[in-house]
Amino acid sequence: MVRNKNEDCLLELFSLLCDQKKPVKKWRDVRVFPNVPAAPGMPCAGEDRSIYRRGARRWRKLYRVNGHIFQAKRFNRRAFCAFCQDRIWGLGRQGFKCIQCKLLVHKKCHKLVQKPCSNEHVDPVEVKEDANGESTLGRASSVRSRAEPEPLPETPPAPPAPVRAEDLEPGSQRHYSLEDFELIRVIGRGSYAKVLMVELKRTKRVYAMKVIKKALVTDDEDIDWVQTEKHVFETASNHPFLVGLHSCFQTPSRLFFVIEFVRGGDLMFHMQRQRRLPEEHARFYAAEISLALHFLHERGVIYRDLKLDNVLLDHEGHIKLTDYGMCKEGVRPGDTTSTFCGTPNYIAPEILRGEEYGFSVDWWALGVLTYEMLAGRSPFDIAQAADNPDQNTEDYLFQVILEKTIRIPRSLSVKAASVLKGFLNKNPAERLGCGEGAFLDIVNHPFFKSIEWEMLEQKQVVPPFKPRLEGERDLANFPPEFTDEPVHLTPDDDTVIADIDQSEFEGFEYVNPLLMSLEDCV
Ligand code: ISQ
Repeated sequence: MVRNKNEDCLLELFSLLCDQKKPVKKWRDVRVFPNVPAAPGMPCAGEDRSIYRRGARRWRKLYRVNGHIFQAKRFNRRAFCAFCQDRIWGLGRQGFKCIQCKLLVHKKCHKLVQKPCSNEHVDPVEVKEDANGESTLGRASSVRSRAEPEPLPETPPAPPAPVRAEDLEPGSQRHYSLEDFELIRVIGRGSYAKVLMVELKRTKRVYAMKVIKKALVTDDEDIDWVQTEKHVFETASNHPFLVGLHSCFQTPSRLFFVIEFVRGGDLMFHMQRQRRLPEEHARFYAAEISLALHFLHERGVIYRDLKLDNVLLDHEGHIKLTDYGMCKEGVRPGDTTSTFCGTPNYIAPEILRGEEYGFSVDWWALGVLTYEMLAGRSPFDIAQAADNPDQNTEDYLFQVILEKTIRIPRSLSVKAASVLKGFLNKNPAERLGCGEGAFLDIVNHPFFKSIEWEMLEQKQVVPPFKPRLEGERDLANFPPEFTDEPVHLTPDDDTVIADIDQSEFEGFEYVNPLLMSLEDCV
């Protein structure tokens, strides 16, 4: 049986409480629930596991034709379509590859393929050397659009040598490198990235640093994800409720995002300690989150990964959304997209139904998160299903999201129940925030009657809860399962680096001019 980290944490708590000889290191480190489980792995009284941390995922889109299972691909080698024999090139994901027999075809030709899939590997028509013996082609990046891809040298270039801040004239664009930072502590970890608290040596300012191993960013969709995260970070740096970017740089093995440090921990951390929030608190967080989502939507971005873990609290208690890797950019009003992605518990029914969707999915996720804040559990709580292997699956959760009528706890006010029903409408056309009135319907909803939206956006409303912090670098609001981890980065492995196509990461370096000028004031 695979246990998640929280179960491990509970087991540790259980053994700490049972074994009186072991000192309880720091009470606040282990006070997850105020009582003891009946046995290791069992829930504590009042504990609900349906809101525990789970990672977001992007499911791959597959196209079935004649037994083939095609996946969109970008080719960095010469590839020829098995249907029309022409070369596959162009921007973005120009071709389809069958994940079973590896057949390569143009996107436009894939529906015309007559030959059934052999289900076995057949040699793809790939890599024809030209007269110069060049066998690799430059990947036409979606940023620098060219009519035709340019040939690349056999050995991909190393990333540009980082320019040290000290070497440049004041006011000119400066790049950072790892040596500019002292790594202080691990504060988070996801499937792709590790987040550290770091200090910029020159100014002694503290930042969060998201570290991504390039070797894990291997396929096209992962590369798109990194690009998107960077673009959205640039947009987000202008809003009080979105974490902003300080800079980006790379080493041969890793990508680094230097992000503003938000000290109060995330809502998951706080919810695990408070069980449920008073309506006044939930209203404040939901309203600030609504403003952040609306800001992104107005700029054509669907966030797609709203969850307790991605809502950070600053030192005053205002929210900041983080993690833009799941975002969809370039969405105009009325546009839709169809990638199946998100964190299972928060995925909107229209995504599960395989429909085209738009900004509506974020308002659904806000409904799930607001429910979790108010009820202390997920609306799709399948805790009682844990003992039944058939009901303890993702598919079962998806079925519940699609079909189950959501029960609102009777302890909630009429207005709270109404806003939850509004956001958790399974029909996106009727969902709160998605109809004719769109955002104004949220602003004018009775649940938010006491919110002064303009004051709120200017951070002029005092938050209902101020995270306990003893100093700028206090990490009491970050889970010990992260902060107890050693902070070092493993040394580079040359054989791993040799397999990385560095051209994918060209131009990753970035410095936010706004934050730089603030820094110059230090
Ligand atoms: C900023 N501050 C604290 C924690 C964070 C986690 C992820 C991304 C940014 C962060």
